[in-house]
Amino acid sequence: MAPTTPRGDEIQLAGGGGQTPAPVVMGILNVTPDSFSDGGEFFDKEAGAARAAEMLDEGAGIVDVGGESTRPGSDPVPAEEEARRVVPVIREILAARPGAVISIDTYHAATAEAALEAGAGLVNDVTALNGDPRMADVVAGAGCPVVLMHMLGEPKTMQQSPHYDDVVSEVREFLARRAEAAISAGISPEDVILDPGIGFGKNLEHNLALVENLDAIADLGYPVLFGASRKSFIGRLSDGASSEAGDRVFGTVAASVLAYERGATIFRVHDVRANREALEVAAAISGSGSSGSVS
Ligand code: HH2
Repeated sequence: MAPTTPRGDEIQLAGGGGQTPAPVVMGILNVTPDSFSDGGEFFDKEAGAARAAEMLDEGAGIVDVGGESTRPGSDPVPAEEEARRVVPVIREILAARPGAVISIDTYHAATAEAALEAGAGLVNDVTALNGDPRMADVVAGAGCPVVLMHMLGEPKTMQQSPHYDDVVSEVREFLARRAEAAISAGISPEDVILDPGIGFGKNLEHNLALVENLDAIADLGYPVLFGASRKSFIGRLSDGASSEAGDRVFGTVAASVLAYERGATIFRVHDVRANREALEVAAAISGSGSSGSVS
């Protein structure tokens, strides 16, 4: 069964009849003054709701609302301030688009509770339920899907020489353990979504190894969320150190498509239309069932 929000919306991840699962695009809405790509742009509720509507029109299946930047070097934001930022935006989005599926990007249980109360349907926790001892209970109580993400260290210092002996197996084992912990806490196995945490305590080689071997994480049997959108490693690969974050769309699309091929099904992105169109083409090619030449 697909993960289902408390309101009963299914997040459709599986194609019927053994087909390749259809990709779902999760549009990013940062209600923050300092996010690395869109900080300050959607800080008031009208601008946030308008951006959400635009992403839904472009084909986002989920809108991920966040009130704290977790970019490298960022400082934490207290839960009250975070909830004060996100709750009015969630209400405003749902007033305009009552059917929208909204995810709350937080590791604070109090923020998650307030967002779920306002109508959010899933929780995106970059600490994989480790950041707040109450979070597992909040998610289990709501009966909603949860994203469990891998991060090495914490945002303030995570990019200072991250080290792994084997990044793919260490991330895989961490996610397997966190999925088990979530299930032991009463979260349904069908509501668990895993994320390798691209850029969270990872250097360029770590990120590349994780994308290349994403199937090792997909093999755990849970839906996989992939979030490389506009991140700095894309800029480093495509145009030297160049690029403003907003210039990294084409590189992001390449990473999304290859991650899809390796088993990711949810794509957390800033540029909804570009990623959605590319993923639809990729899905049609993967699901076409044809192999070999057409004469
Ligand atoms: N990346 C960011 C934030 N939240 N959540 C998941 N599950 N996976 C990710 O890769 C991920 C995430 C960082 O990107 P962004 O929200 O664009 O920037 P900032 O943290 O500066 O707000």
